Amino acid sequence: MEVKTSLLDNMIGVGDMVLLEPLNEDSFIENLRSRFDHNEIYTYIGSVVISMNPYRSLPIYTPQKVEEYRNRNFYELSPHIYALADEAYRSLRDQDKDQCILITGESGAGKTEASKLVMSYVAAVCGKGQEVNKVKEQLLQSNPVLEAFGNAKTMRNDNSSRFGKYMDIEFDFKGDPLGGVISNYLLEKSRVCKQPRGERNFHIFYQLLSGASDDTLLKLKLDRDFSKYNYLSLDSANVNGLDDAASFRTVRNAMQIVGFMEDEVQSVLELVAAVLKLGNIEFKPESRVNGFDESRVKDKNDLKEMCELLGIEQSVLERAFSYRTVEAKMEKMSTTLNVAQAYYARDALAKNLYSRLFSWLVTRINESIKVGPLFGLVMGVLDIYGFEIFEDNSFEQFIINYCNEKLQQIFIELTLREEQEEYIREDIEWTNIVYFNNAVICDLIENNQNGILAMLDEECLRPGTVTDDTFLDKLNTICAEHQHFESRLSKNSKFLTDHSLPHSCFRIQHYAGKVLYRVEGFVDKNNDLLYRDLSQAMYKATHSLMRQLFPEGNPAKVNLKRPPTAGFQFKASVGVLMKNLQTKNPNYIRCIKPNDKKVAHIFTDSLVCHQVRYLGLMENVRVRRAGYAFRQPYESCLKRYKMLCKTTWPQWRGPARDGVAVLLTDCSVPTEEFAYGRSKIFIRNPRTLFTLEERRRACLEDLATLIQKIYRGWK
Ligand code: AD9
Ligand code: MG
Repeated sequence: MEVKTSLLDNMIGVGDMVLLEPLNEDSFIENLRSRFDHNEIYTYIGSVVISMNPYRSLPIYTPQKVEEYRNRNFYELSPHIYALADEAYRSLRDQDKDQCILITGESGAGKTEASKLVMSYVAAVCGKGQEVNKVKEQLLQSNPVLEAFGNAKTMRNDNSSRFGKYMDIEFDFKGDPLGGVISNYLLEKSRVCKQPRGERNFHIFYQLLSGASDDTLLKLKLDRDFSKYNYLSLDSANVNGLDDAASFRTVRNAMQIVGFMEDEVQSVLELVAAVLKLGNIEFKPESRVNGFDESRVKDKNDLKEMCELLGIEQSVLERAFSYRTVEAKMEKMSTTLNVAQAYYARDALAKNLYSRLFSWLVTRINESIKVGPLFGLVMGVLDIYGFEIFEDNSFEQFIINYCNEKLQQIFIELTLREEQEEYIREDIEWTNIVYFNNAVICDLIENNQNGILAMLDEECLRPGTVTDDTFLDKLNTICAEHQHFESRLSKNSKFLTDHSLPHSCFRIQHYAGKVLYRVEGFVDKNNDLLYRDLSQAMYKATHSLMRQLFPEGNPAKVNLKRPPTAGFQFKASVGVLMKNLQTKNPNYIRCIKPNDKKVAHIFTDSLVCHQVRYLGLMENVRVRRAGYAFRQPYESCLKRYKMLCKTTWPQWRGPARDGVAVLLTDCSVPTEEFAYGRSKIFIRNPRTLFTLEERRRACLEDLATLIQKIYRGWK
């Protein structure tokens, strides 16, 4: 289908989908495609930016581009993420409105890159000066540090964020950055011990082994060879286009800029090394007289080295891998661990150690960049892990996808709310457009009484034998009737015949697609328990960071209360985040992945179409168009088009609203085509705007010809 070139943009395809004629799914996709083919990766839906991942570096982020977009109105130039960043920054600075940048899209769609582009744009255009520059550098350099520890190569993305991140950047009244605060959401810590085929562990492990000096590795008792470590997957250790050694230098440098002291960096690396060592500790069974097998450490060298690194007494850790203390009725008893339990304990320790180290890094970065209690203007940038559908989906995908549901929910609420509120504010009549509202899916997951997370918690806290299967049984009975839930044992007869659904799984019809979750590991991951003997052993370390990470190991502070479950904590923190976002003016970047191969130049229609559908982009355009496609403050409207009318040109001396009225009448715009709001003019049909733009362009061309003539005359 041929897409008309917009006069508004004078570029490939149509820069704003609101102006697309005819509007249907085919033309929408075709417009994205023709723009993508010409390296126009950004397209608007009103003020929403659609961003297509080009999978190659385009020369569109230069300092010249920054200058081009600086202080320009949103629709003035061709669509760009800089235009959104500029608009957000200017409304923050000039109108004192807190902003948030909400970046959504599936894994690999370009969210993290987009968040960095927004940050670097804002850094480039906001204040200058030694102090301010230091703050900017620290904020920007927090990215490589967190990416090294929190990102990994997955099947979907070679630099996939395995944690959620929200960063509030705080500005003073002049618009100069003062500092910021980062919040992190549930790191996918299971990756520390095991990675799916074709994926890697967190980048830092490979970076350290590839990039550290011989001397550092010697001190850390590490070998450069990835294959020496059980926790590092081998089949994809080297990733095309990733230079782990160079990245290591970048990370070290970034840590220094952010403000880490040399001994802190050393401590962090020691813990990273300890995780690798821990993974190499293996166990063998030793038969006891009572017939039970008791676990023993097989080869003590790694254990010894790990203990040396951290200043832990070897016998203490060794014992914690063979026995555990259980407390029953105020009485302490020691029970033995078999080999499987010892491996379980080892992995639980590694996962806890690493994820606590990650949270510590965030806290430490915050110490450097924070400005005390927030009091200035705030711009929040949200970059979470994108929606994921794998062949095997577990608790982690469940949490990630829940988070994406919540974000979609906020998009729905705020887009509608904002649109609706603007019409009400401006006294304009409003027609409602029907959306698929995913609130029903959020409820299935998070309802306090019978949501999936609540039931998982109930199972985890229930005395007696609790397994993943008992959890699934519970889901089957309670969620059976839910329209977005399916399981083979579901009472809902509709699905009883669905034998493609394995017994140990349930399926959720998410807003972005159906996902089959395997229940194996749900209870365990939600419980997230670490034997107390192990936390006590860690607390006994002389390594001060290690001690800090395991405060519950302090025997003086024995807390018999269970820590909250992983699901509970996540739900609570996402709840806080959503409340926070709702207090700010939202700016949306909707990222789209053009193909599944992570390559440039390929645009797979079906894949793009799927994303366009579930992101609700068509409805988004329709909402924009059903009411009034364009709105503009009277002053800017008059300024832009006053040349079209003799009465308003060159200067209109009355109120801007009256000037616009004179202008529109003079241009013969039919009265049903526009509505007068309190502060803005609302234009219903994009074509009206087209016409105005077309006439304006003609006017400018006439003017240019005239100037040329005069110029030539002079010569
Ligand atoms: V995930 O949910 O964290 O797995 P993201 O964050 O959506 O995912 P990311 O930003 O990491 O995706 O982008 C994936 C890769 O696409 C990047 O590593 C780049 O190689 C590539 N990319 C994304 N956006 C751009 C861009 N604007 N220009 C060039 C890009 N390359
Ligand atoms: Mg990311």
